[in-house]
Amino acid sequence: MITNTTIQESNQSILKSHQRNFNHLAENLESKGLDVNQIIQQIRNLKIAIPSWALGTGGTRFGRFPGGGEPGSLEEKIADVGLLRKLNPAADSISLHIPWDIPKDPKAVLQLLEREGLTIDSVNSNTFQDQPGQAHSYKFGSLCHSEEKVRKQAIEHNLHVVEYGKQLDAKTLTVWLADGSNFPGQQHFRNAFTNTLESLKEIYSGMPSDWTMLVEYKPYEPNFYSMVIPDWGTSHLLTQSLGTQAKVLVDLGHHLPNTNIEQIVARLLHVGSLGGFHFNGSMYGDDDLTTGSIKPYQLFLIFNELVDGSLDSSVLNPPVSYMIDASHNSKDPLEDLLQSLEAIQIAYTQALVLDRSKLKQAQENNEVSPCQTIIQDAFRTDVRSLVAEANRQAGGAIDPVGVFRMAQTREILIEKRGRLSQSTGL
Ligand code: RM4
Ligand code: MN
Ligand code: MN
Repeated sequence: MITNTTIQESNQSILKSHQRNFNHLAENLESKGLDVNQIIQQIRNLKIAIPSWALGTGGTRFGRFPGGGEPGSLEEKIADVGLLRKLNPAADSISLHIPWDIPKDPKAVLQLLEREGLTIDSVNSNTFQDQPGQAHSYKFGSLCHSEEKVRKQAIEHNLHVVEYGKQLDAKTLTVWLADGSNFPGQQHFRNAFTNTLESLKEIYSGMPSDWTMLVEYKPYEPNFYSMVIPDWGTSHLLTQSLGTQAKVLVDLGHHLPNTNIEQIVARLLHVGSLGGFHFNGSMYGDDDLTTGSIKPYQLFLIFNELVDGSLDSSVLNPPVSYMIDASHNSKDPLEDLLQSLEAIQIAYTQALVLDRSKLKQAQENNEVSPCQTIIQDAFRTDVRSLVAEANRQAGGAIDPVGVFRMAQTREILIEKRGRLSQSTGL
């Protein structure tokens, strides 16, 4: 498998051309008054969580084409993320989904995590599927359900998820609800909202005081007429009623086409309600494609808001969790995640090299064309060698996907785990 020597050897073989690109960029940036070493440090400080459910091949409702060697247990999932972390040190934690990832031996799992230099950042509940032997069905909703016994079961599940999370030192519960309706008249909007809020309150009060609850929204799917939490406004309303430990989670794929996500991010930051991200790429809806593969400009504009907010002392938003939530059926899942990681780092770095004081001045003077030029200058800066240098300095690969392929990682995983091994998930 991939070792530090494999990575060092690969880095050595492309070091010359990497340094040529990096030196050229560094010189340009320094001449604009930027501190390149400081930027490298900032890139190195950006940490991103990998979703346990994206380590296997994703399917669509029409089919699934597994690529083989998928991790069949939580331990193998940790091994896969450990591999990602070796190649790109930004990947330092894992998001888990319960019941897909129930730890059988939490102590052993913790030891394994430590060995790989990983932590569990968030545990996600699942009340969008019925589990075998479950007393009540979620067919007509979970936390919003018209019947108390169903709501109770869903609340208890979330509290169990928190218990599993505690065993693994997690500090975040992510709640995404599939609740909603398919036809007008099917569900009473106000009652569904009230039931959801009351249920969330019970979960919230069962959470330790150093935990955060992230409330994720989604405009449609699996319900197509209405979702109980369709938008950031509803998530914000709920979190406001819950308390300061509850924040909004923005999944990039959970918006209707052309929604101005960067403005949503700015708004949530402004009111201290932004809790985290699920990064992915989207063309139409919850496509869960590779982050930055479809709309890299949008990704950059989101990071532009985050960096801008981080420099404003009046913004009191607590630290935000960066998580990937992507999986599809045509790429090697690990290569896909490496590409997502790099895209996030690139967008962040472009936001860091933006000439913010110049932009501010142009905005204040309403100089529209300079505003556009300044912002696009940053976006069009090829910062790939800067990201690669930050990863190299942190012990990672200059070309993570290249090393992954050169080391025949997938072939080895197939040999070890078999062609038919299946990962838990959707
Ligand atoms: C949902 C949502 C959740 C994810 C599930 C699997 O669309 O994005 O975050 O946990 O999918
Ligand atoms: Mn999500
Ligand atoms: Mn989703």
